[in-house]
Amino acid sequence: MNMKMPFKQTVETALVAVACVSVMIAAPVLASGVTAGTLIKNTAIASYEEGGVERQVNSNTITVRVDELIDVTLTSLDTGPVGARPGDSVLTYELTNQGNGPEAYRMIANTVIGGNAIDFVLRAIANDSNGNGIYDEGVDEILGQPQTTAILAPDQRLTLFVLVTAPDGVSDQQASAVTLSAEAVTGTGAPGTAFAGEGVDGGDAIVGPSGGQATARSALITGIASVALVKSVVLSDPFGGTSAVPGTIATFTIEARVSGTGTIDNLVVTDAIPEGTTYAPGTLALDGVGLSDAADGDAGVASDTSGISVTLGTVAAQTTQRVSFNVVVE
Ligand SMILES: [Ca+2]
Ligand SMILES: [Ca+2]
Ligand SMILES: [Ca+2]
Repeated sequence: MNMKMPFKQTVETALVAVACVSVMIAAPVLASGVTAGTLIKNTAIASYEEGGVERQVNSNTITVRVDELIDVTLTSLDTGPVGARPGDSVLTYELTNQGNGPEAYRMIANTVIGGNAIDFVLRAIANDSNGNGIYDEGVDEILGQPQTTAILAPDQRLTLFVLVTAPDGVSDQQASAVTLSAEAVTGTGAPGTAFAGEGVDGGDAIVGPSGGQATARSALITGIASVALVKSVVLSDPFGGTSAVPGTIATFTIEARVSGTGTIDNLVVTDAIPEGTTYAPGTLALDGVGLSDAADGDAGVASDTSGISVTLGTVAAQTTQRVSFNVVVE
């Protein structure tokens, strides 16, 4: 008698079985495993011959419904501390549903972390609605209270932004940590904790290795530039000396020193012509290069009545620019 015991296993889901299998083949790296609600059936078959006649007998079929596993990861997408200037800054995170069923997550951001040199002010958590990886004011949705994501499918990723504002009185090179946490809406707990009937198709939802929650930490570092103006004068009298008498030429130099880190914008240096002196036409200069007195294409304007004005514009920190001009003592 010849007896074989082949083993037959079928995988079906509430969806079309073929579609499910083809998805699994196309994406073998799925973190979430078999989709929650999948029915795993197996039936043993015995075939044999009896008096030269082939016969087959099946066992009863065992059906196991795959429960929902709740799992999540959250990572910072910022490659290092985010440079922060006065005003608003954005931190970027990626949330991934590592479970095998649909799940939404409650998000909690915290800017008050022990060891911070300063604590930023939390403005909001936003969802990258248009999927471009960049926070777009007025386009990307701000999560309302309680700050909860949409329901994510298994393996679905979501880019989230934490929007913060620098506090008043911030100074250069102050470091500040920020955390963002995600908690599965169905529940969190020790791995293995079960929420009866709260999974797909009324199955159980079981907390996976993450505990159903994840926290990502990122950092800000302030880059604040500041400007100091230092003014000096050199006198040259008509006699080759340095006394201040009628006819003495006074050369004023104004140094604009930008310190700290980052840049400042729209820097303009102005100065009035002192009482008792007259502007010496054609003497305005920036870093030793002459500027015309007229309001024209260059950075400078000068006149006896209005004084001098030089537009330096955007200036990087750790640079110094010198504006100079002459007046004549009356
Ligand atoms: Ca769920
Ligand atoms: Ca966006
Ligand atoms: Ca000019």
